[in-house]
Formats: sequence, C-alpha cells, structure tokens
Amino acid sequence: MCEISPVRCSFIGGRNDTGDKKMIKLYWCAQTRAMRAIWLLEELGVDYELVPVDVRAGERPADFIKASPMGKVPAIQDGDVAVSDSATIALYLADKYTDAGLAPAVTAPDRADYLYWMLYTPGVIEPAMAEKFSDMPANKLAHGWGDFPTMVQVLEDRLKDREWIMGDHFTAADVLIGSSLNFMRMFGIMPDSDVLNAYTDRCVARPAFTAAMAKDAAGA
Ligand SMILES: N[C@@H](CCC(=O)N[C@@H](CS)C(=O)NCC(=O)O)C(=O)O
Repeated sequence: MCEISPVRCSFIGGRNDTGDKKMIKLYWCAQTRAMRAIWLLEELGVDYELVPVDVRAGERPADFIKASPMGKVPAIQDGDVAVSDSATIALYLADKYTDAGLAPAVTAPDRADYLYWMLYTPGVIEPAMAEKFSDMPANKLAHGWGDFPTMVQVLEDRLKDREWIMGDHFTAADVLIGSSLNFMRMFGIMPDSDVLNAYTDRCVARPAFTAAMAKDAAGA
C-alpha cells in the first residue's frame, strides 16, 4: 500500500511553515467534512500541513488508517497523538489551544452546555441529515436524533436570540454547526429559516472560513 505524500507549503499549510516535524498533519480530501478541520485550524491560527487522501478513489494508506480506523477524513496526527472524526478533532484542538478562546475551560459553568452543542452535530444533525437524504421514515421517539424537523426547530430556538451557539462568543461548536448548515445549503436541504440562514451567513463571512475554503480548493 502506498504511503501518501504530504502537501506542505506555506500557501497550503498554515500561517508559517516552520518545517517543524511536529507540525499537525491533517489527512484531507477536498470538498468533504475535512473542511471543518481546516476551518478550525484557521480559527486557531495553528500551523498544519494538508496530507491528501483521495477517499473517493478508495485510497487507504497505512499511516492514514492508523490515524483513522474507519478510513474517513478528517483525521489528524499531532506528534504521537492521532485523532479522527471532525467533532473529536474540534474538541481536542479547541482544548489544546485554550488561548484561542474557542472552548470554555473544563471547570467553567458553561462547559456542559458547550459539550452538548459540540455533540449536537455528530449526535443529532448528521443522522437527521441522513434521514432527510435517504427518505428514511422518521421515528422521533425511537431515534436518538429525534427527527429532521425537530433538529431544525431546536437549533432555531437556540439561535433566535444569539449571535453564536454559545451566545456572543464564537466557539468550536460554531465550526461544527455552521459547517453542517453550510453543507445543508450546498445539498439543497437548508430549512427555510431566517434565523438559520442569518447564522450561516455570519459563519461563512468569517475570514477563517474564507481561508479554509480557499485552501480546500487550492489543495484540490
Ligand atoms: N463522523 C465523521 C464522518 C467523516 C466522513 O464520513 N468522511 C467522509 C468524507 S465527507 C469519508 O472520509 N468517506 C470515505 C469513506 O468512508 O471511505 C466526521 O465527522 O469526521
């Protein structure tokens, strides 16, 4: 099995390519959920290198599978630490780079609320989107994610009087939720909601989001 080759240069990799061997490696494929990890890294201002893995073509090099047992992007290798899954990566990086202020401290009163919204994407939004895409019969009582309309309603209620999901402060939870709503836009299943559209507009207007989209496109 071939080892994948890193794309590592300042225009793709981060603010300053220091050549540091410990620079975070991001296993990435264009126009996938890996974009979430790029956006987060741009928000954090952390150096990273993109390591392309063509998951669409079934590429599964050994070092990637070691970091991502399911063979899915995104995954990161941060020194000896491997992390896969966009929500897990967001939890890990936002806690590691606390100075960036994208996560409340572990002992902060709003930490539990933040964790709820961090897990809302993998636990509720993603399965609800799958339900919508695949025309799966809804079963609000039995399905852990509720159903698509409830997922939307809960988000609307949360965001109707907040700039960001945690209030007036942008956090890693906005990267996960904002990217999910942007995916809904791209896939034509965005709810007809002024609240959610305005929130998504605020997310995509962030300079780090724009930078991430540019790197995703340039890397492709
Ligand atoms: N829960 C994961 C899902 C990641 C995922 O499904 N990635 C897709 C691309 S968007 C993938 O790598 N698919 C390749 C495959 O499953 O073989 C996350 O949020 O990171």
